Amino acid sequence: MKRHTVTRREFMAMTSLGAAGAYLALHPALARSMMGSGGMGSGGMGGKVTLIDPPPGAAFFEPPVARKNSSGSYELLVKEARLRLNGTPVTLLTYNGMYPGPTIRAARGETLNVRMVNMLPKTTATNLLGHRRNITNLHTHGLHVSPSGKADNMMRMAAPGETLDYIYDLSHEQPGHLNFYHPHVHGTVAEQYWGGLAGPLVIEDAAAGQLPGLETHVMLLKDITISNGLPEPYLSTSQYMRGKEGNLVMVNGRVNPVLAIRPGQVQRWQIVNACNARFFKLALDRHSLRLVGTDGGLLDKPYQLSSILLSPGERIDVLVKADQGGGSFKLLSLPYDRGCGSLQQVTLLTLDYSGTSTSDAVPATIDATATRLNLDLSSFPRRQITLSMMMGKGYVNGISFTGMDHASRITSCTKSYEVWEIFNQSNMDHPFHQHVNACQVLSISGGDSGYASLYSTAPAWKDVVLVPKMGSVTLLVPVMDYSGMTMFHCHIIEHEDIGMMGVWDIMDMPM
Ligand SMILES: [Cu+2]
Repeated sequence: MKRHTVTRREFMAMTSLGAAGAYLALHPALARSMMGSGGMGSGGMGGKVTLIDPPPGAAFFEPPVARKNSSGSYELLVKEARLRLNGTPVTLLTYNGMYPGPTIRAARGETLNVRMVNMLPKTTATNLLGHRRNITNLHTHGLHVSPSGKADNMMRMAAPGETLDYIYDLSHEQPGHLNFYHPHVHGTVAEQYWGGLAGPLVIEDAAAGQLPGLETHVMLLKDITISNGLPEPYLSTSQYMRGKEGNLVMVNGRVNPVLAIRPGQVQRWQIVNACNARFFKLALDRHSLRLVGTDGGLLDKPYQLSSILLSPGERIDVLVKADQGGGSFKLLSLPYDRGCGSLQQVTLLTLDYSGTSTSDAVPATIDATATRLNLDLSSFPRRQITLSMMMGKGYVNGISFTGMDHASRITSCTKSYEVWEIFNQSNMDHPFHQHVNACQVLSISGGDSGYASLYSTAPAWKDVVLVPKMGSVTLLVPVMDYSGMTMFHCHIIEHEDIGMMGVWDIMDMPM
């Protein structure tokens, strides 16, 4: 893969002189942010920006929809498979031999059945953190479903050779949002996820305004580094502290795929960040991204943005209108300083104008029922959650999770609202994820100003919220219907594995 390194000084000289060559491909927003007006955050800007700018690759590929078995269950076979990524053979952990896993589609009101069969090799081996390998389970990240029984219950696990049947009641789902599935066995999630276990899970939006008529693509973003035909192994606790970022950055398992768009067409892209630790600051060269949905569902209207930050675990639903004369345009991830790792600009996808022109309109309204909660917060319980890191471990309120009997805990009641204040006492950003119940963001202190203003004003539902380094967020969390024991944690998956996770006990409200 082609790499260049440009210092800030070189870059500014190039942009001011209008230099020719590959660097012309840099997005104008990069120039603005490097001049200090783009909310880059502090630190690192005197350093170098590495360009990961591979040539346009194969045609855009979309994960196929999973097949149901004769009893109506989607079947997910967890198994090793020898595949090629960007031409390099690699043995990955897969669902059904695919990378990423197949797309599961369901609709509000349905019962979703999934049969997961663990076909990984039997082993007694443990990983660097001392956890037994190849035990797995399934987390339906983002679904508003029960954390108990056979639904999104993290207490159930399958050893090699075992099968788990999952049953999800989707009667309280929000239509029109993108979720994803991945394993969630503490201590082993990072290596299983890094090794390939993730797939999209789409809730259909039959009645959602004018969106159903648009050409729609799911884009699962994932990175990996291949070493000796395998996902690069974890070699030190410092890799867990940093979180792994791969040198192959892919959309649906392909490097810089080429997606066709007709001149004048509007496409809908449903994008999930399924990387362990890589943040994306997405921008489409010379085009706006019109945000129409977030983690938990659709927005009231399109929000026109020049770039949007997408931390691990977050999802966005955007409309793209081909409103230029023609040509090829790069979907980029602009440099972003998460407090760790190098600054990179990555070319993710090439959008190629082709075919007969059309004149699609961008819908003015998306989901007219989407609103921000407007409640008197004074009587709601307030929770304070502090995230920190030290000596190879992650902490929530000073406790590093090692099991249900050694965890920071929150006890909530159903039919209530709570205000959660999350404080980040480290020099690294942490994307905070709570299971089961999506929230709305009341405020964000620190970090990317565009991210903060968007999510603290739009009627967005979130289950992952970026807590900026040495900053804080305040969330309004409805705890309405589902009781049971569930989790909240950092979605830099390595941080979860080293203990930045807590237990959330939701009790039924006494009658
Ligand atoms: Cu973290």
